[in-house]
Amino acid sequence: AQANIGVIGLAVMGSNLARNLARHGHTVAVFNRTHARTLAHLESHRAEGAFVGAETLEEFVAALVRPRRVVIMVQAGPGTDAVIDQLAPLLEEGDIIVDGGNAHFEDTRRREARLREVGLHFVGTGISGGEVGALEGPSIMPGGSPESYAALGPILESIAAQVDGEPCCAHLGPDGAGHFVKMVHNGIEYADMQFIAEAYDVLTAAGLTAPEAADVFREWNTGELDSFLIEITAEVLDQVDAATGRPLVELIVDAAEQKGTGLWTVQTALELGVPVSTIAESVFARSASGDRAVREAARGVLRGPDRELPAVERRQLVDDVRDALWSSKVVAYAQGLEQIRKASDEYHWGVDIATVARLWRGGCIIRARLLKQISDEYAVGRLATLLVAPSIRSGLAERQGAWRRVVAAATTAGVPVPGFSSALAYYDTVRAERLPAALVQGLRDNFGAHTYGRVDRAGAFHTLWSSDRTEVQL
Ligand code: NBP
Repeated sequence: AQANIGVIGLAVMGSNLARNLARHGHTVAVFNRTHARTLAHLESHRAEGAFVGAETLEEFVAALVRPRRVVIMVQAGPGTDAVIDQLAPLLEEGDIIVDGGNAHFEDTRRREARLREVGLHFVGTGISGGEVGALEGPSIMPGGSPESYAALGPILESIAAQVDGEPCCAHLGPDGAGHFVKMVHNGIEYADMQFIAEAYDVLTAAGLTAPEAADVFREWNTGELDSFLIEITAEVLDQVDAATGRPLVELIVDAAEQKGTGLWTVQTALELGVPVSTIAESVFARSASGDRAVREAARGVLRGPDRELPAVERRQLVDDVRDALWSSKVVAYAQGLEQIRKASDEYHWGVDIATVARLWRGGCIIRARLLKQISDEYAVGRLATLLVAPSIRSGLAERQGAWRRVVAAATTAGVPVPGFSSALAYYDTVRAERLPAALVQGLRDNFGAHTYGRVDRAGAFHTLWSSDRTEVQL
């Protein structure tokens, strides 16, 4: 045995991760169900480092030094279970299986519990950054036992993205913690992209062309919005279609798709009772964009303004949209990080939120300058919400005028901004002195005797609505 880590599954993610490991001096055993793919990997990448190709799982396992460290990078779901079922009987107590796929955290909890019973460590690990990240340094979000991290952490940290000399990889907590954090990362990614799309929509409604909007995003990328997604927005908006000479974005079908992690984020949030309204709006915005039948029935039939934004000076508009984008983004992070904290409390994971934000500074799709500020704020102490952190609170206070102007102008002009407006509604909800939830409670008591609390007395109360309307204390 000579390999200190192994990778199963050599499609784009697994192959690139194996190359990244080999480039960092690790000897990497590689195995794929279809052996031809293993051979192709070795053929193309042999010169990049030390690989040990295996034709069978037995050969693969025999090539690994103990404790064996095996990274599975196969299709999430049944594919992962199939590989685990074949692999686990070949391993020995103390060996470590890492699932680097996009697993649902409940599956990870189930697999971890089952493998723990037979003495194996199962480390559900979120990996973000797509295929380029896997090769050049992803953000890595491992769960699993602390013992497994002691054996695995240094290897993962060596191949992760590095920001300010720190790896974007750290142990997040037991069992499903890593995959949960990765799921919320993807949920925030949905919101980030929705906000960017709304910003583009408002800018074009104000008369900017796609290349002009690209210039705006490029400028934003030099300031506080500096992030991977803003950078590639400029790239996409600048792309000209070779056949027609028109901006490519104007030729792309306007129906957004999803693979499911946004859905998982929102489903889980509903179960935990965490209002991730910006993420939910972003998932729904994709669904609405793809609802061809409804859009065809409504287009040209439902009356409303025709995207005529009130005339404002372009500089002011661009700055306002920038501020709406920053503020909305902060709300999405606040909601997503709150979801992680709730789950961490519920499952006793002990996830450190400052660490989560730190891991997301590099390598992953939502990497952004803002994450340093967020990480620093959470490192100071427990925050009930990111929104009240000193530097965030003051940032929102400065920008909220612009944020409100954008939501109001877009709404008046008939430009849909579900992301910006739900973020703003959340901000106004949490800062409200009193909410109309009081009336909701009154209604619930009226039709269902669900009782209510009173602001001036402790206890549960019910009004006898259908008799003499006196109040009883329960
Ligand atoms: P896929 O998700 O397309 O998985 C296909 C690979 O799994 C093939 O190499 C296939 O072998 C192998 N595999 C093995 Br080994 N056993 C399998 C089985 N029993 N059933 C199905 N496939 C099996 O690969 P990917 O796009 O590289 O993604 C790998 C994982 O990483 C996924 O969970 C994905 O969600 C996650 N991920 C992907 C990205 C991304 O940007 N693509 C980013 C982050 C995470 P074969 O050659 O014999 O078919």
